Order: sequence, then C-alpha cells, then structure tokens
Amino acid sequence: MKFRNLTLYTLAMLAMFALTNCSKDDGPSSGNLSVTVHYPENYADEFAQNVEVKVVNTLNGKESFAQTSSQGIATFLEITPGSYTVSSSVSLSSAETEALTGIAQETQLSGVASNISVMAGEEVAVEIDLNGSPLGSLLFKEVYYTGSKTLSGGNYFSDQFVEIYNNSTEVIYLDNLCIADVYGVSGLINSSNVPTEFQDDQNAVYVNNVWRITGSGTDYPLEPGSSIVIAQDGVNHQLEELNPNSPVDLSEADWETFNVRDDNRDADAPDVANLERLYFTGGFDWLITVFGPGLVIFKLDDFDSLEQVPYPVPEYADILAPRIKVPNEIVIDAFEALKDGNSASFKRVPVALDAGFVYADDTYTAQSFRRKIAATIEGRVVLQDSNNSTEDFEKLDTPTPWSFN
Ligand SMILES: [Ca+2]
Ligand SMILES: [Ca+2]
Repeated sequence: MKFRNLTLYTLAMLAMFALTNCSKDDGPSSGNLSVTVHYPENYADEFAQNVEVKVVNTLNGKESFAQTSSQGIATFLEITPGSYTVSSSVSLSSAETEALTGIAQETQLSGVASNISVMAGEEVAVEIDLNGSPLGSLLFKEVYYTGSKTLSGGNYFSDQFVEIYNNSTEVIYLDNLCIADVYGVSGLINSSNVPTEFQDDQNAVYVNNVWRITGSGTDYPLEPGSSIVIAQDGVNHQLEELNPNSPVDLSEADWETFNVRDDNRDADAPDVANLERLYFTGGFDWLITVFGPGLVIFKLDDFDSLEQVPYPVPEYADILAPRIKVPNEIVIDAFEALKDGNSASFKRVPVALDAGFVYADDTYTAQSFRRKIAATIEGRVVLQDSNNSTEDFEKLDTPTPWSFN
C-alpha cells in the first residue's frame, strides 16, 4: 500500500511538472491591449483622459476595466488571448461640456470597437472615437432689419438680411429649414396699435410668412462655426442705381427671398438661390418690419400639418389671410426686436422661446443686431444662447454679414 501511494504521488508530481514545463516552453500565454480614446472632432481636447474603458471577452463574457491616462490611453496587461469588444462611455457635466465645446449642456458620449483579436504575446493598440455631441444648434447670428437712408435722405429697406449660424460641433443639414416672421406690431407706431391678439397663447408662435430651404435631407450641410446669409434681395445694394449709402453688398448671399409676382416687382438675382415661398401674406417682397421683427426658424417636412388660424381681428378675418400656428416644440431659435425700450407689452414671441427683445435707436439707422460670442474653441466661435435676445444680442452701428468684425 505504501509503495503504491508513493508511486501515485510521484506520478502526480511528474505530471504537474511536465504540464508547467510544457506551458513555459510555449512562450507567453497572454497579450496586452492598449486603448486610446479620442473626443469627437472640434472639441478643445483631442484625447479623453480619466475616462473608463471596458473590454469584454466575447467568448466567456469576462469584463475588465481601466481608466485612461492623461494621454487618453487605457492599458490592459496580460489578458487571455481571444476576441474582445472594447467600449467607453462618458457622462460629461454641463460645465465639462462647456469647457470642451463651448456649449453648456450635459452630454453623453460613447464609442466602441468590436472584434478586436488579441493573440498570446501580442501588443494590440485600439483607437476609440467618442460620439454623441451636445445638441447645440442653428442660431440667429445677426439680424439687420432697420434699413438705411439714401443719399437724398429717403428710406431704403431692400438691404435687410438674416444670418443663421451652426453653433454646434457637428455638421447640420439645412434641408427643410424654415424661416418665418411673427405676426403682430412692434410697439405703439400709431395710437391705435395693440399687442398681438395671440399673446395669450404662450405655447405657439403665429407667423405671417414662411420660407424654406428645399432639399432632400443632406443637400445643404453647414459646417460647425459657419453661417448662411438670407437676403431680402441678393444684390450689391451699394450700387449707384440702388443705394450707395447702404452698408451691405449682398451679391454673395447664400439665399434670397424671391417673391414671384405677375408684375415682377421683386427681381430674381440670378446668382443667388431662392428660398421656397411656402406661405406669403406680404406685399412686394419679404420685408420684415423696420420697427423690429419677431423671427423664428424651425424644421418641417410637411407644411400642411401646421394649423392655419383665422386673422385674429374679427372685422378683417374674412378679408385677410389666415396666419400659421407654429408650436414652440419645433422652434429651433427665435429672435425678437420691438420698436423701443417701452414696447415690452407688445412682445410677440413666447417667453419660453425668447425672454427678451432688442430695439434700435430708430428706423433706417443701418443698425444691426449680432449675437454675442460666448467662447472660442480651437478657432471655432461659440455664440451665446440663453434664449433671451436682450442678453444675447448686441446693437451694432453697421451690419457684419459672415463676420464678427
Ligand atoms: Ca427679394
Ligand atoms: Ca435668385
């Protein structure tokens, strides 16, 4: 019995020795994995530091975690050979997002790399690009509505323009973007003026005219930090025959509002694309009031889904065209200008969309209103957007289309 036990013991020892020895002879039994995590493009930092990276062995489901270094690299040493899924998800606070993008908004980022094969003895490097930027959005960058004086002291209003800016970190497609002016007077222009009859409804904007950028969905990309100018007329207003006193040359405008009429009162600048006229209740052109307009932009596939509301003054309801009700939920940005500082009671845009308003010194002053700069990230200007035109816009003595100077 004793002998047999000894033999079994020896055999077992020999077997263990053989096994250990055997695996040593075959070289390393594990590999290393390093994962570099990148922030989305247009962020202030390229590499995401102190974020968690997870690797999952696709065969047995085993998970491992590591934090990225100051160079954005997470390292996994001596992992079992096999196929892995590598992922990272990051929750940024509003302040963290603001530091990285200029946009104060909580953001969830994530990125994944699948089917990463790690063999024994291998050093594998993987790159992960995080996605999921803050919403940011299209904003009114500048509105020039006051018009200018001619050399002979006359009034010139054909040089109005509206500029729209991509304030996000991603490309935004302008296809189906609508722009509209809000119903209602801008203040006590004459003694019979009253605030808009729609003021009780703070959940929608009621508009007079709607223009749209056509397109199939991806025809008109607008890069982060870029803008478009929509002109009432896409011409050089400083020409001799127009108004040498006008502050703007809009012959390079991105779009213009061309109002097709039998009498050709609105000229079609051949080199400037025309917005689609979806709904129009105006006169010769898309003249936004020189006393101070309310404006909104929104996106819409189906214009007919918007409610048409009878003209709100009973004695004109049968004569004047209905107005269009635009629910607050679809409004991307709003701007409000009123006649003067005493015109607050004439506010047309719901407070939830724009809590304030701007006003010019007078009509035909060539003054323009431009949104303030909140930050500059990697050369990209980020505009201030607190949904309050009083706070967000500054009054300029002369317009600055496509520019901040
Ligand atoms: Ca026009
Ligand atoms: Ca044109």
